[in-house]
Amino acid sequence: MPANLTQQYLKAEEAYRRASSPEEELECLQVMLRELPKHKGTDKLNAELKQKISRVKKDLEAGKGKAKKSSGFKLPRQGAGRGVIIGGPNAGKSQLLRSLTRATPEVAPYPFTTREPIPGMMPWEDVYVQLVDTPPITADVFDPVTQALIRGADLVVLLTDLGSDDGIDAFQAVLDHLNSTKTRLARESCLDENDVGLSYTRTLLAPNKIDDPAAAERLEMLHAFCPLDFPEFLISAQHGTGLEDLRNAIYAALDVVRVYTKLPTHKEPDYSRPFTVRRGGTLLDVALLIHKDFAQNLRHARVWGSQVHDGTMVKGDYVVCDKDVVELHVGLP
Ligand SMILES: Nc1nc2c(ncn2[C@@H]2O[C@H](COP(=O)(O)OP(=O)(O)O)[C@@H](O)[C@H]2O)c(=O)[nH]1
Ligand SMILES: [Mg+2]
Repeated sequence: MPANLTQQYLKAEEAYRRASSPEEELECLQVMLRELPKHKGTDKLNAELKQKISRVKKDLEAGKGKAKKSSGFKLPRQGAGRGVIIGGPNAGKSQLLRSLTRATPEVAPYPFTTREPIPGMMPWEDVYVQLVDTPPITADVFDPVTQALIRGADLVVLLTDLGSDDGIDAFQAVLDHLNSTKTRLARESCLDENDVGLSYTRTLLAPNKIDDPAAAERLEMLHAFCPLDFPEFLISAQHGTGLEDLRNAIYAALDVVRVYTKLPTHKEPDYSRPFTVRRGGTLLDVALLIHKDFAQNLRHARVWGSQVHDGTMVKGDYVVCDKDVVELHVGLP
């Protein structure tokens, strides 16, 4: 990946990873091509982007008339980021959502109780992370809505069932099914540069039901048969074991920082509602979260935080730090 890609390029790339239709993909790819700095170091990427664009265009033309039916399922993003809980039948996905959030999906000892995605908000200190419970993935079933959710998520929590002798086979079926599609799991989210549409979503592995008497034995088998290098969190979704570590890891995996805003006329910042942006994000990104007019008309800001002197004047390109307090000053254009 060549260095010095613009913010617009990186944003378009992220949107491309999340795209759920070829039309969206095409739009993002075109922005990426436009934003790509043109020099020797980017020749290869430039060629790849052009190739991808022509392939997506061809796919679009070929698919005309039999346009893919969209499920119409939409789930607004909320909170500091989105984690999707996936796994085989009965792994404990719904129980995990119940234990980490206030959502109340049905938990039952038979498969396919959960038929559509169910969101919940997981508190972490003073912010929330959106978690989504999903229907199971099996050798035969991997519904397009779950697939789209995984592609668009900041992270995946992959459950395996240590409470049953069938758990490992069911888990292997999940992995095999994912690997037969262009929606895959990895230690870090990324796009495959050589294969259009192949996307990897950052994953945490959570072997569940460690309260089961045979769990340790099954875990050993799991490690022997499915060696994976995802960070691993042993949990009992039902009894709560390991859930605090998992909760912290979910938040940490989002890699965001919190910023509190303060009105120039107020003494105290608004601590009740932090804004979150990706680590490395700027003041301008924060302003955009508030309102696009804010971003457009931003003159400067004053910052109170760990990395600056109290009340330091900064511009839109200031990289915000966790727990910064910012006072935005806007002026008419
Ligand atoms: N022993 C034990 N059972 C669990 C645990 N988590 C879930 N279960 C049980 O496993 C079954 C399936 O749970 P559910 O959350 O509905 O699984 P899902 O199909 O993945 O959503 C239910 O009978 C749960 O009570 C756990 O941590 N320990
Ligand atoms: Mg369920």
